[in-house]
Amino acid sequence: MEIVLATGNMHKKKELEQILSGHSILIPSDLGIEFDCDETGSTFMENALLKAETLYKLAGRPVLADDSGLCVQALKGAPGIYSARYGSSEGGPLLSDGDRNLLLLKNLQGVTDREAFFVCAMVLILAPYRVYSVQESFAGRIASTPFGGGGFGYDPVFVDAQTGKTAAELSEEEKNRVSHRGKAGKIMKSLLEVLV
Ligand code: ITT
Repeated sequence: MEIVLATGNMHKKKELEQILSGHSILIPSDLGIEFDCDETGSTFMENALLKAETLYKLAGRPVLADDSGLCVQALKGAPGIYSARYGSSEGGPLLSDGDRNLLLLKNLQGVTDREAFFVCAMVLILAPYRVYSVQESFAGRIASTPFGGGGFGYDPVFVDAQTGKTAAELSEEEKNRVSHRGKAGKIMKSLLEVLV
């Protein structure tokens, strides 16, 4: 089926195209929709629901939203829901992925507890009152230096607990098998098989 993604992040779109293979993944601009949503929630799930509901009102057809981020134990769960905005002032421009990663490493200098996990909250709206949500995580630790050329965002500084490779060293298929988004998307894909 055709699903419109409530995102402006083309990396998420690429990953979800593979995770939800067999479905046609659109973005709001494909439908001439200008999508913008203030993420005012206090949890990943609240923000995913906000994005999905906002887009559903505009598109009136099946939509999927993904709100995700990195939680670092030694930073009491930060950057968390503020992952995209980490290191930037309110309303100001976002840092580049590279600069954000360097800032994170600087803030963890000398810190031995490197435990961290990614979270992905996903909300699918098929029709009014047909709303489905799932949240998944991806466990690992923060590297001492960035490594690897794939992925996006914090992938070069996030070491997968299972393989010991950074998420940026994993192939797309490998990352989708173990990642927060891969696991959440796989559940949504199974749900779609039952529901549609
Ligand atoms: P949309 O809200 O438009 O979907 P966004 O990039 O702003 O795009 P989020 O608000 O969910 O998305 O912010 C998530 C941030 O967390 C994202 O910008 C990345 O920096 C980081 N992130 C999420 N998933 C990631 C992944 O799989 N690998 C690396 N970093 C990730």
